Amino acid sequence: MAILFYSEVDDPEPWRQAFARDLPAMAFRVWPDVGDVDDIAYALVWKPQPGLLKTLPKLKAILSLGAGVDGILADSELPRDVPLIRLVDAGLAQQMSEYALYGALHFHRQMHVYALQQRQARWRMFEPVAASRRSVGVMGLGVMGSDFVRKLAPLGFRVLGYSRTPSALPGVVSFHGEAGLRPFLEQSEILVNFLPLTGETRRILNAERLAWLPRGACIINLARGGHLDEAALLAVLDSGHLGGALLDVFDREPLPPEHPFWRHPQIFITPHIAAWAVAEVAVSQVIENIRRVERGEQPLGLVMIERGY
Ligand code: OXD
Repeated sequence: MAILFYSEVDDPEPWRQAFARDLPAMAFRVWPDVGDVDDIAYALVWKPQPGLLKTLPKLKAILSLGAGVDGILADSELPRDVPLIRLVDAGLAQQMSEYALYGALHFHRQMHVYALQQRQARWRMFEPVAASRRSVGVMGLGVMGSDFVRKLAPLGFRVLGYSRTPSALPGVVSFHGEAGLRPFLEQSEILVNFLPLTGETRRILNAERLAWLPRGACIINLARGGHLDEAALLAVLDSGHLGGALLDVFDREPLPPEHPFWRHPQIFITPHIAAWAVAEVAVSQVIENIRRVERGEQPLGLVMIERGY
């Protein structure tokens, strides 16, 4: 029995070592060295080449190297009868929360304004806004979003939460569904996006909805580029309606060098690093899921393919 590893961004070596230590009976193959396809019972993948997974006839499960599975579901030839499993936290939530906390504090303390002033050698002071008077809107209250909310709330911010279905997190003013989106956005001075990318959430931040944000609002997108209409974001920044954006994810990754985001003074870019599956931490969940599949039990993080996460 073998597992096939495919990722253009993750180093297979720590995974190979972790499997050799914790599940030595499983041969570890790294694409393109697939060997005999009939041996491959598991695929551990990040954004696999479309059509690759259907060439593996004996697959028992597809394991995502991330929490998001949109890059796997994008494969129109995906074998939909094979269980698809995503990482549930596995060290990612802490990293996402750190990134979002950094971003929320950056915008709350108006670092985006001071960064613009620095370019002009301009010394102008702005009175700080108390955290209790600052509303941070969190889109997506799953494992990641709720971890962030738990870490943010003690700092004293007014925290708003938005989710597809109703949720009740302590200390969070909650909104849900289509009807809840507008009042949620209208109050979100710092908007942080954790949503999964599905047919329903694609371009959820379009021109009309970006205009619902309060004047001067800032956006942190560490979910997926597909949530945001990139041209609409440029328009609301250039019109002065939005104050700034911290973006980790983009429609096209790597972000092409000619993309206007790179040189926009109010956009701060990171190369999809908000969270990264660290083999030493995530491998135990992956192996436990393989064991559960072998025992005929339900794995943790089984994706409902129709729902998209
Ligand atoms: C993920 C990611 O989905 O890092 O885990 O984007």
